[in-house]
Amino acid sequence: MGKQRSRGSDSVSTVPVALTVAGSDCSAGAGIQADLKTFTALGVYGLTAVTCIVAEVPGKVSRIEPVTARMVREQIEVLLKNFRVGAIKTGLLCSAEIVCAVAQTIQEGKKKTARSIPFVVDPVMIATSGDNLLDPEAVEAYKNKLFPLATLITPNLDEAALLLETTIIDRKQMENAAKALAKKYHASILLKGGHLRGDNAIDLLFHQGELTEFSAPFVRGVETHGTGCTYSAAITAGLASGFSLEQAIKRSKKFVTESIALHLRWKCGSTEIDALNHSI
Ligand code: PXL
Repeated sequence: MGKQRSRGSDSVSTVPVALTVAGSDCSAGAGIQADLKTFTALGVYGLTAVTCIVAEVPGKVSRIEPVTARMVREQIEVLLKNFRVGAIKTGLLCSAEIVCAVAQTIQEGKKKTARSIPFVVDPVMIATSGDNLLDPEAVEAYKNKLFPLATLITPNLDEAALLLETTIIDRKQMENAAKALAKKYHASILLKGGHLRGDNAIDLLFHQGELTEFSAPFVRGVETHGTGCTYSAAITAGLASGFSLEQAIKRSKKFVTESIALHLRWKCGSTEIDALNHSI
């Protein structure tokens, strides 16, 4: 006999719910696909509001098409109205119009909900491949409209450098940048230092006036498309599950490091293709 899998019609689920507002990556390493796999792996039910569709494979973005801002709004509205959403994250938002629509809808949603919903903003601007994923006007919309609503902002070094119009090449500059961003946007900042390429991938959290370091051995030789999405999705899953910010980040750092270390690799003709392994 198989395992009993049905529930009584009156049983109520306590599974936490998280929402990702992000783009679709058809190769499923980043974007809503990475977010959903991460939510599932961490025991959270994932909802999605799709902002754009990206035709790509690891290492090469081929084409991006936005969804209408009206449609992005509608997805978020119906979800916030009908589910008890425990945390929200944003990924690739594609255009200034969509950034503004998302900010407005989340602000309105917050007003209608008695409790505050943790809001993680992953300021996706440049793909790991180096492809630009956001037009310059959209960066201004992030600064003026979306960041002020965020609980946590998770830039990598390139994104932080762009936002502060500076360069960040060492640990001291990382600390200064995390503090400067926190002060500017009144949010907690997780600055991801993976791109410094030392022996360890070091991230700095500046939260309530304190700096905390999260470190893990740098895993070399893997095409790491989607790590930022996976990391911020894991943090969002943790916050939806009731973890503190520090606990959520600690668990997420471990999750993302393992998903890289246990990556999948396929041989396709003369090339190889890598993917993060979210089934851990
Ligand atoms: O990794 C950044 C990213 C985020 N979201 C989507 C993407 C990518 C990278 O290509 O396609 C949808």
